[in-house]
Amino acid sequence: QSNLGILSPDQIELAKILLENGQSHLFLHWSEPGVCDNEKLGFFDQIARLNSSYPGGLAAYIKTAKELLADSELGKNPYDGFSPSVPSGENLTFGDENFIEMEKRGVVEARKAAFVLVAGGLGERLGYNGIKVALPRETTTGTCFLQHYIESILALQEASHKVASDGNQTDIPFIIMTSDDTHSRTQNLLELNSYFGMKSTQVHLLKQEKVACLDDNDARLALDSNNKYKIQTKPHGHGDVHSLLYSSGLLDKWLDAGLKWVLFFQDTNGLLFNAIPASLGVSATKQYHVNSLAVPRKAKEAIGGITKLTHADGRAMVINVEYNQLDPLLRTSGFPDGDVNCETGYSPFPGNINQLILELGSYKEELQKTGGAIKEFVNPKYKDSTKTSFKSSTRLECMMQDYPKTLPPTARVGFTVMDIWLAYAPVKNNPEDAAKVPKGNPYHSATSGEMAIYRANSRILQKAGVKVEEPVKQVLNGQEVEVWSRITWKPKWGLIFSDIKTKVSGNCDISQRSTMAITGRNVFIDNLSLDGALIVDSIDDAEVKLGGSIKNNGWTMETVDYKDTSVPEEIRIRGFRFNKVEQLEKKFAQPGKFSLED
Ligand code: UGB
Repeated sequence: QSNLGILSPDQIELAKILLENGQSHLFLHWSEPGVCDNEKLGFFDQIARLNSSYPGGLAAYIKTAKELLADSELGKNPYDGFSPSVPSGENLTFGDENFIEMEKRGVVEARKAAFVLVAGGLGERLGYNGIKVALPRETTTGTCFLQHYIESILALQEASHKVASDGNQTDIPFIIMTSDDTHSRTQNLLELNSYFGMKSTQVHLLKQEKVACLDDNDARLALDSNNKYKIQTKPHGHGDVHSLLYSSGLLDKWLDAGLKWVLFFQDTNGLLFNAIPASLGVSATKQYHVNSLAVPRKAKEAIGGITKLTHADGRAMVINVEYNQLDPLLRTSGFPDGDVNCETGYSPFPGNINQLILELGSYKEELQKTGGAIKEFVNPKYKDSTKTSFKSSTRLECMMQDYPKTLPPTARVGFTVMDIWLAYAPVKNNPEDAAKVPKGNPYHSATSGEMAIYRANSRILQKAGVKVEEPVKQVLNGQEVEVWSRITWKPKWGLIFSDIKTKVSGNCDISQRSTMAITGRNVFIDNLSLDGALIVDSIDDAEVKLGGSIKNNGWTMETVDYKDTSVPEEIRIRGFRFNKVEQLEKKFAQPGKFSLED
């Protein structure tokens, strides 16, 4: 009691919350008043932050922690009583009539969308020293992920405004969730690059706070080993995005502005925007409240499966079940073989890629009930089988894809499956771990992420009628990858397949050793035969025809070892760099019609 003499009424309130929730150990070592007062004030500042940034405050956090830790100690299965079945959703095939229709519908809807990037994670598995959104998506142009995302949103916005029949020309809001680990570097990247062409007022950063660590099964908060007036904290997970959006007031603003959709995505999927227009079209056509983007998944592959869970008591939900839980759940629910491939050669449970499209009205309604809180989990590492103590402190975590867990059974929750080559190539694993990935499973490395861009662009052009030569196999940083022609373009050049088709005509071919980078908008590939490197940059008012036979020594790929620290980190983690031996480089900075001879 005497230690509280220096405290304000607010601080006394916070102390009460702690004492009433089994946290008296936090004060046991306090020195007498007058000693370490600054540290004590710091302690209460931190407690105030932890209390205000969690829906329901610290009391709710500790209560949930006690419940989840007790369940974990008992080894309780969160899916007890639920039976799994295959949910219904939409399967899209790139380039067919339905896909093209869905893309067009998606473009119409895009001006009613807000985009939310979760980028608070440091990417420990990748081990990169910078923020992940600053990494080049590909090194032919060096465009970073954040720039590509912004340019894709701007291209969608422009295309959508063009087809808008109601004259609504609202700018698409772009929200980035950051954390203490990424906030200032994300802000700097945006400011240094003039927001990559987006209005700064269109972009909002929302910073997530960490949560308190827990020392034992009684959910006693863990003190920092170096500072006994400080609580240890760790990230709470990407699920924080929902409570942050809710408390930001943005949802009301968006509803007032006539917006209808909120799209969530992860930091390093360079293919995502190939999938966005069509899946937004699916959301609109099927009037989905929740649409999860998914890819075909091999049984037992290490990505979560989208599953319908029906409880004996009538509850039902369509949700991501992590791969390590899906197989045992199936085995105990009348499927003795567990997670197995069906006649398609894939598991009937599509793979979650954690890109979500939510319908704004129902989303806002749901968050009003929950305050944005998402069902959490705890994953303590116990010292031994008695499960009485932990190897190190733990904390509650939450995932953004668990949002549907609290929805009523009437909610329309579906998914959209697309080819992996088109939609999903995240950069998550460091070269060493990627090289150990079992053969046939995706590497999810900087190498595979970049190669996936070239593969997707080559295949899209193939489908549009260009003869792009087949790839060669190469081992880079210990990973065997397909190396396709290095073809890149800006989102405004080719946002949807029907646009791309209008930009390709005649007999065109591109050899495997070629590089082609298109930075302009009105660039048309017409009877082009390319064997080498072609780099074209043009202003929007220049109409440029790429035709004729172009042959030069091109850009070669030199292998680089990821351990070679003389090479910049963002390059060496790919296992190669380009040697720009020779290229045809053309810049068209004046309005008018041009060809490569000009
Ligand atoms: N992120 C945050 O913004 N804040 C955080 O506190 C943590 C992360 P990871 P994870 O694509 O295969 C997800 O670490 O969580 C951001 C799905 O849960 O890359 O291990 C972070 O910046 C899983 O179901 O992935 O796994 C990044 O943008 C599966 O779909 C994003 O959250 C898996 O991705 C994801 O963080 C996958």
